[in-house]
Amino acid sequence: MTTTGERPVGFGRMTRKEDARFVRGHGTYVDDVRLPGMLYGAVLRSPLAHARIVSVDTSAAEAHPKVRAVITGETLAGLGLAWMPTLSYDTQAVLATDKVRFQGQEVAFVVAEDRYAARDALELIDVEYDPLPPVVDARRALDPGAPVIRDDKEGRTDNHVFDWEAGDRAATDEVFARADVVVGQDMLYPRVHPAPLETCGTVADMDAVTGKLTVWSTTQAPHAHRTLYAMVAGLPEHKIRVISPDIGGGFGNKVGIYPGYVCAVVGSIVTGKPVKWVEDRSENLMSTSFARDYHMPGEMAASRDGRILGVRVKVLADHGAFNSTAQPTKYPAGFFHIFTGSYDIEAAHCEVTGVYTNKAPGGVAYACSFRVTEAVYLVERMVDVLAAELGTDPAELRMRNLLRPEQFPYRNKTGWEYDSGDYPRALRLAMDLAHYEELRREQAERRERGELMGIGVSFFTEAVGAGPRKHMDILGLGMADGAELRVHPTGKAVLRISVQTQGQGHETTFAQIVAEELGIPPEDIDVVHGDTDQTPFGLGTYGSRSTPVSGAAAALVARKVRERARLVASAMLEVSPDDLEWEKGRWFVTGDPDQGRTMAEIALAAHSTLELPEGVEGHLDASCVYNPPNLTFPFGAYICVADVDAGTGQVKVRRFVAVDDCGTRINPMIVEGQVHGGLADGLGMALMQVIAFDEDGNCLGGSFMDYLLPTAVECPSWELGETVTPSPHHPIGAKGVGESATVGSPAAVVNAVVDALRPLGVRHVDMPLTPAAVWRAARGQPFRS
Ligand code: MCN
Ligand code: CUN
Repeated sequence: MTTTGERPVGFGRMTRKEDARFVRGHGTYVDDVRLPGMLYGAVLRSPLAHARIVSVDTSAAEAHPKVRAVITGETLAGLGLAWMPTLSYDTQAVLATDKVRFQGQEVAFVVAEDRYAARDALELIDVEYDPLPPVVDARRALDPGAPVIRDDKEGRTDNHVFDWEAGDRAATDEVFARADVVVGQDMLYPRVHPAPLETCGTVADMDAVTGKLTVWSTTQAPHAHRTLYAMVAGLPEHKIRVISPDIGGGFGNKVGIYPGYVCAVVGSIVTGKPVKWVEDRSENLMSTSFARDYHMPGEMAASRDGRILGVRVKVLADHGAFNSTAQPTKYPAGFFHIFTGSYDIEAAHCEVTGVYTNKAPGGVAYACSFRVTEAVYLVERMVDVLAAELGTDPAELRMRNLLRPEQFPYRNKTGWEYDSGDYPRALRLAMDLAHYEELRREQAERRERGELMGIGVSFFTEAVGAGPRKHMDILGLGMADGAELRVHPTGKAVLRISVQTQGQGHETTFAQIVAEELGIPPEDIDVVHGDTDQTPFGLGTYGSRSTPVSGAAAALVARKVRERARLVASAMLEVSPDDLEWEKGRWFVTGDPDQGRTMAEIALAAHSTLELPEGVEGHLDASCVYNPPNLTFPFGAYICVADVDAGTGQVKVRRFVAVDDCGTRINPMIVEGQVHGGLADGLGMALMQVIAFDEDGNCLGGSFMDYLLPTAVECPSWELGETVTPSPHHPIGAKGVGESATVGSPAAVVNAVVDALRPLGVRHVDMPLTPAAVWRAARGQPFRS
């Protein structure tokens, strides 16, 4: 199949419909929205990580000729809006009133006639701070006498956020007690940031006459945002319209509601004009949701002959100053308890303790389904540590412990039910593509010459498609998705969905799903998304849930239309519906294939004077809501080959083989694009990305000079392979794939680098594996950024 030639009517490679506007520069992003009389907002941010606010003097800023309003925490407090709920049942300051709790926190909001005046006026605001000692190291957060960050909360005497556990402690302890071999390794998954190309922003327009608020926003979840605005501001939901126009990357950064959004809304209410607020790069990196920051002392128990028996860990989770993590309510540590990974393990137990620190809030699932990245990293590093201890080849050790195809559906020791998989086949394919044995031979030769070459293997199981309503909600909202499908008289269709693309290509792939079901060419199917006035309710795009949940809704609504078409066709052909058979695009009479009607003919008839059978009201339009019975569990096997320069600590990833299984592939080209992006992301986290802080809580990752992103220069030419194991419970057998590669790749890269350094006695190095970190590790000096 080609990428440009024939277009499939259904699944297959086809170039993206949305690219017609993107490659011509005709996308419409939030910052492209311009309304008559629009004003511009800017946020004043705290220079300190922890300080009491003594006073805020805005008089000079208010006197600026171009300033229309200055909003402070006090202004908001008067409206009952100084604090807002987070997605994790915590509260977060919109604008600080009592204290600032992280560097970059929002303190005041200026609305002015242009962007420059708004920025200039920030400098005229005089805030007097009384500095407090900050809590920067999560490991010190629960020390007796540690400064209490959230003294806004009644009766708070420490920085504890939550304790949570999963698995069976007693069974796990028993397994560890009788195991021949127990290995332990303390590791940190450092704080990183999703850093999408487009930063966050909003244009808020409150129409004083109609009372309707329109919010254009960089949001991955427009419907959820609308409901939150309604709840927080007490506005009726039908008077709020949230539009998520083109989005320049989300990666989890655009799930939550940020103070700037609320300030823009208040700014519009106060001034009676539309207000635009778009943050700059540093604001995005310093104040919007970070990810990871998990301290993980892992332990693994095994038999002498290499059977993994148990795994346990007691995680310390740094949640920053406000717990604004976005994940299903029941799971404060997200899906971390999938940390038994892809292995048949007898017992497992994890505990997670969340703490407040004087850092930006968040804990978002950056390109992973709610902490699966941390879980996969932990178990995949532990397997390598165990392999080193046992003197076994890490690929072989994995092969020996992977779940076998006949074990599916498989219930793991912490309660997940993996839907389908053939893990050994995926690993075998990755090893064949990499020429694994040859690589090991080459490595042995190079080691003879003193060269540091490493081969890193990782295997991952993702859990995507949140989620079944009985288990999963966010702020009480169940995670089901709606879909609506209209078929016009001429047979062209409009699909309305609740999820929306940030670059994943939904306008193409969702059209392909309907095309597959109805035989209407994808170019004749318009996909409408990202506008709450025009789409059915649903929880949005994150956790790679669009395909597993909304994709299923799209297939099912198309099947409803198909059944309606059958009734209409039966009236047209004057036969019983039971005597009709479907082939893609038409219903025909059983045994007489020439007697049939195409979808276009049926659509026209459905709108005509044709007398329709009992029970058909006319038209073919349908709607549905899909509540997934389970998550989908994509998986994959990755192999990374890296060379380390002993003199400089420089890591060069020479090759990277990735075998992914996401079930049925709707558009293999888009799937490969998703995998490429995720691999680059994972390589970036493994080698260079970290949001670090100094001991005063100053953010050291506040620009792209310090927060490094991988480019084509650092990335090898990715070598992809695939297996296809459909999900048994998904209507088209598809599993999500948008985050698989980010989940699976960091462990492969770190395993490769540690493998390279093994002759020097190195057992583990924490990410990011910067030249400095690797250089020190090679010299036996522990290094933690
Ligand atoms: N797809 C497919 N066949 C499958 C699975 C998926 O053809 N078996 C296609 C889908 O139709 C969709 C794309 O691959 O066009 C991704 O689908 P899915 O895995 O369902 O993920 P989502 O659409 O829900 O996207 C979210 C996911 C997340 S959570 C992050 S983070 C991430 C990712 O997507 N952010 C991205 N990939 C991104 N890619 C871009 N360009 N920009 C982002 O912000
Ligand atoms: Cu997990 S980041 Mo994505 O869910 O938007």
